[in-house]
Amino acid sequence: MSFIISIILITILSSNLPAQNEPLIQNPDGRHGLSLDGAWQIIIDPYDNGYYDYRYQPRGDGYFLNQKSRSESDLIEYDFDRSETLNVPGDWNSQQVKLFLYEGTIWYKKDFQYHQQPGHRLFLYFGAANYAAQVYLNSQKIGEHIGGFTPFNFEITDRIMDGNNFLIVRVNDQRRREGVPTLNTDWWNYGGLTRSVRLIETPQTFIRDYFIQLKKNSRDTIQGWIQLDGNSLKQSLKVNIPAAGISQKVVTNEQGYAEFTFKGKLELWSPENPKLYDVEIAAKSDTVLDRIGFRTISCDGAKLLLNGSPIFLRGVSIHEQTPLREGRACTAADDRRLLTWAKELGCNFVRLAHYPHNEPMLRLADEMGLMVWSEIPVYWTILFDNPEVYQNASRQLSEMLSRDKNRAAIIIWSVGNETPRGDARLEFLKGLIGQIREYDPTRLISAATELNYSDNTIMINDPLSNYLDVIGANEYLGWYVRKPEEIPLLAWKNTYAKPLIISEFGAGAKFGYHGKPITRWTEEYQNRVYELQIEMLQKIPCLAGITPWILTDFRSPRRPLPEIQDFWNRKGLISEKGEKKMAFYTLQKFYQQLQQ
Ligand code: GCB
Repeated sequence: MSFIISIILITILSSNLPAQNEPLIQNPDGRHGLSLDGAWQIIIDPYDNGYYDYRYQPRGDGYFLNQKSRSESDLIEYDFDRSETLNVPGDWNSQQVKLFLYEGTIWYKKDFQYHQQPGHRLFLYFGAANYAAQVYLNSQKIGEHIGGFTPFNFEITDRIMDGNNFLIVRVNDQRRREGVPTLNTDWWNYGGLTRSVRLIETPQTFIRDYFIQLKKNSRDTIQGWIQLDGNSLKQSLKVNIPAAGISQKVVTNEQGYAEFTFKGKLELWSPENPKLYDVEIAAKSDTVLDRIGFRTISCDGAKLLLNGSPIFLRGVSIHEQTPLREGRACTAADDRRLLTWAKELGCNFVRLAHYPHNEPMLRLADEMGLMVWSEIPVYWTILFDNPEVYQNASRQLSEMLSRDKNRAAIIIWSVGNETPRGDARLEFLKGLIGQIREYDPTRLISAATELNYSDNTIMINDPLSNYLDVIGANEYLGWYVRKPEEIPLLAWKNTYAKPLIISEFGAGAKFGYHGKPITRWTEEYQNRVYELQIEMLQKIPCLAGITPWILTDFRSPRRPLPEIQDFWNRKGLISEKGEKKMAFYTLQKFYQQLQQ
């Protein structure tokens, strides 16, 4: 039995989560609805008392019932209405000092009014909840979701009440060995309803999903598909791109599905000209508007080609860590701050590490002309031989692909970061790569691999590279590996005729700490590593880009060194207060030279 078949079988038999979540509604911002963002009442529940009874069995009368004492003798040991609040979207750790290190369960409750429109359908859409969420509407369970960085939605047409409603969500962010990511990461485990929550209202039959991009390697063939949902599935639709004079008829089949291919003369999207078109999909009963860019991305041997021309990726890695205040980035201003800094640095590319960032961030990258590497949190040593872990990773991957497939900015999907070599890992990642190839043939696939060092030769020889289009490699020469002065002595050997991106290099520095370039944590040390790296990297013939680690300092529980780290990973080019370190200007200068 093949690996994949056995995974599917074992998973169906053993998992209590659905093999597939309800398909995502494409473009949630472009739909009618009601935002549920704002203050939510919360109950902090470190022992999961609202979920399990004293025998640790799931409770039928959990906090989701939102009970109230009806008489003075009633015993109800919680009360949402007298509880404190947290803001949604937002992680809990940065909103209250006592929650800074909290990992566990918090119950969220939101009251809202809704008056159902006859003939309409209603969906609940969560941008993300880290890590596991159970959702209850008016005390009834609606569904659940695992994975902290991707959206999920549930239809609630038959569950909503006319008038007052309440929504309760149990969010649990305990790290787990069999999780994706697993117990061990180098970023803060920000818990909670970290992204927007909204109600989406649709007609009876609506456009649930669509994929519109240029056909691989063609600059004038637009290709894609549309999926309707409802009871009138066979329809004649129009795909309109008015600025390009396109109005194309598309007819869906009995399943509400249609594929299309048509010619169009388009101005192509690029960092220099991030052209986005208004694209309208018009069905009889529903119309969706989106802003979509069109470009091609491909490889020619070790060359990377954007719209057919060679391109070097002047990049930087970014965590979804807010600049200037603490917490997970979740506002339009946070996203714009981060991407504006990347532009100031001279970037045309960003690696959004180590998980899918919020959807508005991708839309902003589209607008600002930044190419994107997007990845799932298959990070370090997850349990590669566990079929449930595979299914979890695969679901998170499909949610990322589904959500972001129309963003021209995304040129690379990445399946993993620094995963250890081995058979189970190879099979696991090959499975995910196959999944991407089948769903989205228009983009390139990579992974951040590790290198082998033998004397003064650095070898790019991870067997995973056989299955990648672009090889990503993380190296910390001058920081974890070798001394900075050894950098110029090293030679690189690439076994593959494929483009290489140095997906990480860097060094830690505390902003404002100055000293000799051999003194760890000084800006001078970090700057010297950047200078030497830049010199070395330019000699690698297959180098197609770099995404140094990292744009800003970010919170990490692995970084306790007092007065230097204080739980910040200090490899940022910019401090958590927005101060630029010396290395920022060194990289900026290099990127300027590359553009001359
Ligand atoms: C890495 C990881 C990244 C860490 C970084 C570091 O190799 O991919 O997640 O934060 O090193 O700072 O050590």
